[in-house]
Amino acid sequence: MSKERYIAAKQRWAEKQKAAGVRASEERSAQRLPPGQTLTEGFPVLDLGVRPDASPRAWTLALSGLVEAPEVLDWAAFGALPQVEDVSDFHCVTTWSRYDCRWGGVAFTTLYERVKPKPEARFVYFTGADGYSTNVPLERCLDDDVLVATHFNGLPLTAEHGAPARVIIPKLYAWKGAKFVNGIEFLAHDRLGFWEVRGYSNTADPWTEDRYA
Ligand SMILES: Nc1nc2c(c(=O)[nH]1)N[C@H]1C(S)=C(S)[C@@H](COP(=O)(O)O)O[C@H]1N2
Ligand SMILES: [Mo]
Repeated sequence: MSKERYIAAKQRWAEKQKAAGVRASEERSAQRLPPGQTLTEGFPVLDLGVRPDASPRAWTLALSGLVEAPEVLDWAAFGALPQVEDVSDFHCVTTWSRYDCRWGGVAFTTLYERVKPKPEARFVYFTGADGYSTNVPLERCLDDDVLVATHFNGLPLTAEHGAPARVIIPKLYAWKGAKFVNGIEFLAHDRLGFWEVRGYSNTADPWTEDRYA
């Protein structure tokens, strides 16, 4: 008798665990929107208001700093690199998020393999042609969703969204991705970027609402 109750109790316990497990994973996927963010269907423009020349012919991307093989890529050389597409969510620190952005361009890892950063390189400093800059630890740039994008949802980037190329680092607040990117410099020591010197968090993790330093 007590054995039957024990077995029944264990069974109920197992079912409860199973249900709780399902609930937990449903909650995790529902937690796609980081705390404090509001979902938008639109695509607001957030920048310094400077519109640099967006024409691909005028564009170069300098890969420099602590690397074995520094180089300056022009549009043709960049376009000849392996191209990838990746879908990710976009979280702006001013509290709007946009789901399912389909970015096309060159994976950061492709650029990394080309320039061969030296062992002492641990940070990356990105610059934009509008005078913008931002800094990210190298290891955060090596995620498989980080890219230098030239395309958004299958179309070339528009001028206001960073043409001809912008950096996308989906797991960090979007200010860590430089629009109009023209330089990627590998550094041994961290160097704060435009917003990082103006009180934004250096680490910029949307999931811990790591907005301001
Ligand atoms: N060059 C450059 N890149 C930039 C910015 C900028 O002002 N200049 N603003 C950043 C911020 S704060 C955000 S939220 C995103 C906005 O990208 P969007 O204008 O395409 O929405 O770009 C980031 N990259
Ligand atoms: Mo932002």
